[in-house]
Amino acid sequence: MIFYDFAMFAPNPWIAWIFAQEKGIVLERQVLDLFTRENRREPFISAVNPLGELPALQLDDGTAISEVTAICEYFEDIQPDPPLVGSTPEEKAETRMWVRRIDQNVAWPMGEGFTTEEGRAFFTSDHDLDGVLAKSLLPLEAAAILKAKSRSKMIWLDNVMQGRQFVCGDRYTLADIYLYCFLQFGENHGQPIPDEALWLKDFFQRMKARPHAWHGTPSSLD
Ligand SMILES: N[C@@H](CCC(=O)N[C@@H](CS)C(=O)NCC(=O)O)C(=O)O
Repeated sequence: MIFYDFAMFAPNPWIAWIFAQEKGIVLERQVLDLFTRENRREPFISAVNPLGELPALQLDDGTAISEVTAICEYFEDIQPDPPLVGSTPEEKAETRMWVRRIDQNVAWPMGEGFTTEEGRAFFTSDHDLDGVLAKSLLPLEAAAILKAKSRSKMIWLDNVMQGRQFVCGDRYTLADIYLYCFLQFGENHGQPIPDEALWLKDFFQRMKARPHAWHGTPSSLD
């Protein structure tokens, strides 16, 4: 099983990596070069992910899986212990609900905010890639709106999480790993946890203390 990753910290690959580590799943890691846009060129786009994004997984029978939640759910199916999505339909639904909320309200606008502003110089020409394969960019004015949305939803989440240990209460799940990786991305790229979001700040420190947290330096895309 080959796990396609970047050499630098990127939130979606890191989610899948932590998830696999927590389950003791051994992955053969293959690093693609973001700077030469290897992830958006052949042979990767035909053989593995036509969207050219990471993470991606290629199974021993050649099956290719991308989209971070699909990869994590696959890991959960082949290695149910410890359960990180859930052991019952109710637990699974609760985890998926929070992952979706965190994705749509915090992670996606944060990532797009970065791509639209700080990442703009890098992604603008997108290295002579065919237009269909190039990263699509929103107008520069959208960056502030996207970042404000992510920030306000961090505060919303902080309010809702009061009194909980993890996103799903006592259960440590994919939702925690997902949230942690995007909070880490925000810390690295000028979208930190708002000062008033004390639960999130405490959660972030608790997640940082876990064995597979990220402790590197921010990427040169800063
Ligand atoms: N919808 C995808 C998003 C994956 C994604 O955006 N990956 C980023 C890294 S966090 C990436 O590949 N960026 C490089 C690029 O878009 O060329 C998922 O859920 O896995």
